[in-house]
Amino acid sequence: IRVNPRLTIETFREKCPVTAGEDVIKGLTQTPKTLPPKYFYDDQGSLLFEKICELPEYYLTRTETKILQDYASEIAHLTGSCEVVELGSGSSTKTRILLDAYQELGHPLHYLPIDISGGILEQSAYSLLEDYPTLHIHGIVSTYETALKHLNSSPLPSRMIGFIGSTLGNLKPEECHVFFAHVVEALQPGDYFLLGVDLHKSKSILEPAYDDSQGVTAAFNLNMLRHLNRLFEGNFKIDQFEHLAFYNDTKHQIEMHLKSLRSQIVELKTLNLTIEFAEGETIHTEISRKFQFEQIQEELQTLGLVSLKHWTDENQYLGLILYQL
Ligand code: AVJ
Repeated sequence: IRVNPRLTIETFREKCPVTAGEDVIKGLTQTPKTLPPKYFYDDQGSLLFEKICELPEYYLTRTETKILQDYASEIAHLTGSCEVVELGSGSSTKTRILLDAYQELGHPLHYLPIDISGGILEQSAYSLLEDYPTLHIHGIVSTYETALKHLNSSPLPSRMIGFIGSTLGNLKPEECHVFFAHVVEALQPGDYFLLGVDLHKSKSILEPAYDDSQGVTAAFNLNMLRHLNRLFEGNFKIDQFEHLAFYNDTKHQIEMHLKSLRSQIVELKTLNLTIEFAEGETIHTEISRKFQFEQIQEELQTLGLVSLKHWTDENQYLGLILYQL
C-alpha cells in the first residue's frame, strides 16, 4: 500500500507464522518447552527492546553505533550507490548513520526496512522521511524469510542487505545456515551483505547485559507471554513466571528462559492448546550466540560470499563484516 509518495509498505500476514501459531504449539508441547524469539516483538516488545538498547549494561547497541560512526563512510565508499535493505530494522536508528554516509557521497537514498512489527516500522519510516527529504522507502512487514523471497529488483544498480544488531545470534547453527542461503538467494552477483555480530567475551560482561538491574530485560522476556495471550486468547499469568538469563560458555550463548513459579495450567484458546507447567519448569525463549570472526568467515565463504573488510571497536566486543557476492 502507498501511504506517502515516497513510502510504500507491504505486509505479508497470511504467510507470517506469528499469526499461524504452529511454532507455538510445537514449542510448548515439547520438552523442554521453547518459544521462538520473534514473539518478543509486538509493538510493546519492540518498545521494550528500544529501552534495552539504552541500558548501561547492554553494550551491544552503543558499541555497534560507534563502529558505524567510525566506518560508515568507508562502507559507503566500498559499495558505492546501493539500495539499503535491512532485516529487523526496528527503530532504524543505526541505519541513519549509513544513510548519512550515502547522502554525503551524493548517492540517491533507497531504503527497504523489513520488520515483523508493523507499528515500529511505520513509525520509523515517517520519521526518516521527515529527516531525509530525498529518501524513498519501501517497507516489508513480515518474517525475514518471507521478505527475502518477495524482494523486487533493486531501484539502484546494486543492493546491500544489512543484518546488524547481532540478531544472527538468535539463530541456532542449522537456522543460520538456512538463513544465509536465503540471503544469498536474494542477492545478485556484485551485491553486498553487511553483517553485525556479537563477539566472544567474558561472562561478567555478558550476563548483566541480559539481566539488567532495572528489570527491563525481564519485562521484555515476560512480555512474550502477554503477546501470546493477545494473539491466541491465552491466559498466561505474567506474575507467575520469572525471567532467567545465563551464559552457556560451552555453546557460547546467552540463554533466556521464563520459569514457572508454581505448577499451573495455561490455555491458548484459539490454538486449542492446554499446557501444564511443573513448579520451576522453564520455557526457553531465546539464545543469543556470540561469535568469532573466523567461524562466520568460513561459513559464508562456502556460500560464495567474499569478505571485503571487517571492523570492530576498541574492546573487540562487536564485529561488522562487509561481504560481496
Ligand atoms: C535483538 C537479538 C540482538 O540478543 O541481544 C536483548 C535481543 N534479548 N536482550 C540480543 C535481546 C535480550 C537482542 N537481539
